[in-house]
Amino acid sequence: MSASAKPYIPFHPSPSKPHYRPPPGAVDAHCHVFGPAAKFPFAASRKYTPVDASRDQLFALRDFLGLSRNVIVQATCHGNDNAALLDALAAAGDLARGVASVGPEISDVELRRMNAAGVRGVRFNFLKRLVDFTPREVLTEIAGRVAPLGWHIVVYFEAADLAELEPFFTALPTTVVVDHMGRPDIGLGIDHPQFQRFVSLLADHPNIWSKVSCPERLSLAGPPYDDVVPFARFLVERFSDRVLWGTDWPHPNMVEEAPDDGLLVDFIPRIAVTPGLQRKLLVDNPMRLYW
Ligand code: 0GY
Repeated sequence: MSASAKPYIPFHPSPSKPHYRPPPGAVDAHCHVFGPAAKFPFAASRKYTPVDASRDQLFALRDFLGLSRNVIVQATCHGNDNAALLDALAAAGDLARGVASVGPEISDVELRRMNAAGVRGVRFNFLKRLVDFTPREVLTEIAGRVAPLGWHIVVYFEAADLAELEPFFTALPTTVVVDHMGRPDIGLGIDHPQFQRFVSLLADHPNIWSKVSCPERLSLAGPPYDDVVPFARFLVERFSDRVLWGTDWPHPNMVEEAPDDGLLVDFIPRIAVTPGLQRKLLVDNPMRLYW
């Protein structure tokens, strides 16, 4: 584990009640559980050590924000040990699905067991500050193993790396879900070739989806994240059947402050401006992919 100069910022202790009321059945399609470390120790290979963020705290937040379901994404601080994720899925019953991290050593029996537990995808992370490098052949092999289960692959990368990664992504045999709009540089604007490259990726490949999540991570202006609205709204309107939204709770590695989760829910009607778009973003799309 690499030492971090700054202390880790815990999630917001008392988020505001959102003004926006999500439609019945709304899904938070990107969130995590961390530990508790006493029961589910963090991985030795981790690049950061978070504060515990338990499944019960996640479910309480879900209810408080007016959401109905969660897609829990394995975070890098737990490496390929999906025990905390599987524990949360078991406790949630039909109200949660999971995205796991696996290595090539995973057995088919274990994959099928995870499928029965509610896992519907694996995540490939390309951020050097979060993970050590994995050869593309290994990832390709994993993709080939999970495809028959009907799983998809979630990819996390930064916009500057898209050109290099694109041939790999477009060769994947599954639905591919991109985290956080491919992390565009918000300062460049939506017309810049950087974001337009991402738009073209989705336009040219109907199997590629995007999460319109993490304004708090991408914004240069800070809350209420006005500068991120045009990016997310563009994707929601252009690719309305292939977008997902999530809180990203408990917000690993925030550098300034933890976001107010209520404010993140109030971001939704600014990027999905009609009830029809909101329903696709929050209910129809995640239900189709995960349930
Ligand atoms: C996110 C973002 C981050 C971390 C992780 O798995 C992770 O550790 O995803 C990040 O640091 O940008 O999606 O939660």
